[in-house]
Amino acid sequence: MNILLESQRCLDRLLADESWPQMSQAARSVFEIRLRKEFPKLFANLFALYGHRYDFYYYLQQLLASLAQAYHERPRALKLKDKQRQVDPHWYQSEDMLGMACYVDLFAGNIKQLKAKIPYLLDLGVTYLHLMPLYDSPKGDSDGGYAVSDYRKVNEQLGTVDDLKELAKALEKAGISLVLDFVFNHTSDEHRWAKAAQAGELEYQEYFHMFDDRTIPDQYEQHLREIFPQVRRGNYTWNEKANKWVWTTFNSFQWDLNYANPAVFNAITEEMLFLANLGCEALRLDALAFIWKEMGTNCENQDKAHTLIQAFNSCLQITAPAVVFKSEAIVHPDEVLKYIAKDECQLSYNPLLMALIWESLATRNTQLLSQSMRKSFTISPDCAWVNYVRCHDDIGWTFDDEVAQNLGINGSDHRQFLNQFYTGRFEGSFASGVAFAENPSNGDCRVCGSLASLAGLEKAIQANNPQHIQHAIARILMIHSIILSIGGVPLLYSGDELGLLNDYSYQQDSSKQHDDRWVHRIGLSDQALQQASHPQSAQFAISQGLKKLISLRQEHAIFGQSATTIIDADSSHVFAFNRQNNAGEQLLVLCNFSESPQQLSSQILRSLGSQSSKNIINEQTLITNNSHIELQPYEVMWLVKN
Ligand code: OTU
Repeated sequence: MNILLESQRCLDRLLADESWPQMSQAARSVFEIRLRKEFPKLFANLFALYGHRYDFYYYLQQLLASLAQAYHERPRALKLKDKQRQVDPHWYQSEDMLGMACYVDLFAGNIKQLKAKIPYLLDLGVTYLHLMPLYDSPKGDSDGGYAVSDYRKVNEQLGTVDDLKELAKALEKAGISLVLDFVFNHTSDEHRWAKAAQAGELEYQEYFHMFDDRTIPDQYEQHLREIFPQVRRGNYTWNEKANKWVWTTFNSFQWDLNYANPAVFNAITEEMLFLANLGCEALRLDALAFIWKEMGTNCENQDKAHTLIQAFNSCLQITAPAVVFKSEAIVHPDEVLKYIAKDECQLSYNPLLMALIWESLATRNTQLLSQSMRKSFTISPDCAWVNYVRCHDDIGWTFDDEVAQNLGINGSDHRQFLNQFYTGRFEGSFASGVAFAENPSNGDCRVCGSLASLAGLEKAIQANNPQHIQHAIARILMIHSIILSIGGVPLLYSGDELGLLNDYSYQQDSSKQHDDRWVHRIGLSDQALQQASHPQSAQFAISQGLKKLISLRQEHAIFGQSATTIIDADSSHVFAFNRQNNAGEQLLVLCNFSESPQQLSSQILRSLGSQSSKNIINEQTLITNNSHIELQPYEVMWLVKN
């Protein structure tokens, strides 16, 4: 069969579908042009997934009708945005980009009140706002909202869908792109599909992975990881009502969707387009590594997971092309890269950079960071990294064991060391973190804690040690300086702009105490804001220092669209890289990851191509000669040609 020919023949038939909504001729023609362009790819991907089924064409027809309907419902202002983005598809590569992720309630109370916080965001320079999942979800523990009961309903505590639409408009007016979660690997057990499945409806039981006994689960289980071993062992949960085992990769109340069923693909596409039509400009694809299950594999990063995401992407290109995907693949670095492509995910979290920044802080050695970035930083020029140091989740040490091996580092021993270091069990560690998801079978764990606490501020303040406080502040600013300069969208996690410390109050809350990630999900209180306004406080130094770095980034085009090259510095404590753009501008970044001064040969400045260079952070001039340049403890230099 010739797929291209077949897809064209099929499309001609589908275009005659009379169940589509009545559109104006102009609207219909825009839709048709996009559909014709994207359809061969969409068809090929869906055919690879579902072509073997007798009902393939039925589902295809149903899908196109949904796309037409969602396009028809897409508000005019958003259609305009679609057009604007077409002429500026690489908007996320701009030096102006600065992201922030926050929980609506912790940051502002509710959605309406968040609108009043827009000036705060603007003052910081934020242009991209990721709101943690704010959909209807089970009362009590809902995995921080990642168990969705209704994608079309906002959690009552936070507001309504209308509030969210209003907020999207207000943000757009302020030049801030709204980012929402697309939690599509699973729904909550209270979603209407899951309820129907529990009531015994076969059609909906096929929306999930449900089994009468342990035979098949046990076969799968031989190859599966456990993600939250602290709450439940294994990947399945017995459901009394349905009298079946249900696949639950995460918490027992999060039911994995069955994408081998085309009805699920169609249904979730409708939910996705509903979110797109609310006015968000990026969708964060939660847990996307897990969406395709294949017996005999670990059921992560399967080829068909990519096929599915590309198919979803085509649906967006046809209906809401202003919206881009952000990949949340917190997996092996080689697998992370596979999700990043113009027709798959245009944006991706950079978990490798995140983990190795912390690794270098602990070891004071930047070799693993440098070698790993050299291997894995370059991505398609159409795409961008989302660089972060902390987020709402734990830290997992996802580096490549082979890269480590080449440096004489044993991967699993090193992970054990890092866990001990960041949970404060390693003597002399500056960090105050909490172990998370400890696996009793193999001793694995991951690390929680706020950026400031992990970087040493909590301990330093407790000990009332001014030098340690200074070091902690310098560490915090240095690691922020990396995400602000290395290339991509820097993403701050709300609270870190003020250096907030761990909040242990979750240990008293029965719906939170078993999930230590709450230690770093901290409310932005008036008290915290006040504290940060005292010039003597560490929080003041952090917030002012950070603001300065952000303004510098936004003032210089070199931080936007330009290539990144990792450089060897003649000190294993220094992380160095160069940025270079088409206009011939350059930036050299040097970061000292140790608490002792480091001397580098001034030859490193040569790459800038002039005798004299300027550190834009402190306006100091440096001369390339035969002597050395000195970096103070945890100092960063952003050097440009003078
Ligand atoms: C995501 O993370 C979210 O970021 C978490 O907050 C959710 O709990 C989870 O999905 C379920 O919705 O396990 O510890 O390998 O690490 O997708 C975080 C990828 C997680 C997973 C990641 C997941």
